[in-house]
Amino acid sequence: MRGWFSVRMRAARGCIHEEGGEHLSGCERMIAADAIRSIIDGMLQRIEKHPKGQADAINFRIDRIEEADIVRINALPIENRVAATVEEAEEVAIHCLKESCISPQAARIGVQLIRHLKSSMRGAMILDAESGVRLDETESRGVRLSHMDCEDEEKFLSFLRSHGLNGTKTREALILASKASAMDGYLGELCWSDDPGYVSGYVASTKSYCRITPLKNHANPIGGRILFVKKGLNIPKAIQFLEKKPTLVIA
Ligand code: PML
Repeated sequence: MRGWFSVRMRAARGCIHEEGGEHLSGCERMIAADAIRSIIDGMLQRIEKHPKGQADAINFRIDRIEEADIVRINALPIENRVAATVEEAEEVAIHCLKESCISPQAARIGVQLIRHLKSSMRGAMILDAESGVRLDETESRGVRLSHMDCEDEEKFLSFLRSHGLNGTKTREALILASKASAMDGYLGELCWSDDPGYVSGYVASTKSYCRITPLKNHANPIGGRILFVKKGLNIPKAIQFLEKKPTLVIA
């Protein structure tokens, strides 16, 4: 086989997702054909070591991607901010969002929406950057950003290392944030992880990926992601881009 492929994995507890299984883990790569076996192996290892426990159902999906459909974009430059408390980190996040033309009201609504989630969302909420009104109708599912990866793994990892970073979470989040930032009508993103042991999050814009620590307390299992967009954006078209447009990020 030749060319690019999308490889997606999701794991659940109890039974498969479609029959009500509890989501445990999911990940996706867009890779050259010769890397498929090793990527699947890596995904299986990731599930075996999952901090939330063992999976009962694991689903893999592999789809060919046409080269002509792929867009290539540059990775966002990385910044790092460390705050003394979660409250201070929240203010840093709100400040960064305001610098990206997101209103103070929408920025605060965004923080509170993630803060008050009863359970983590697997996808992103889309908010009007002026009013803070939620625009997508995906409820607790959220919009799942998909079909994206870095173009050259070694270069991308060395870019992260040049910022003192080597974690999978930053790798995946930077790819996702860079893709989202290329969407028409995008202004910014706020996100923190649902991993109870991971307290860093970020605010992204069209100009940067700003990591902020700590955006939540240790042992908190709730995280989420919000995309802030310009008023009047065509939401179905935006979701089509986020979920389906094959995108490679260049470091
Ligand atoms: C970082 O360390 O760069 C922040 C990563 C946040 C990851 C959020 C997620 O798990 O999706």
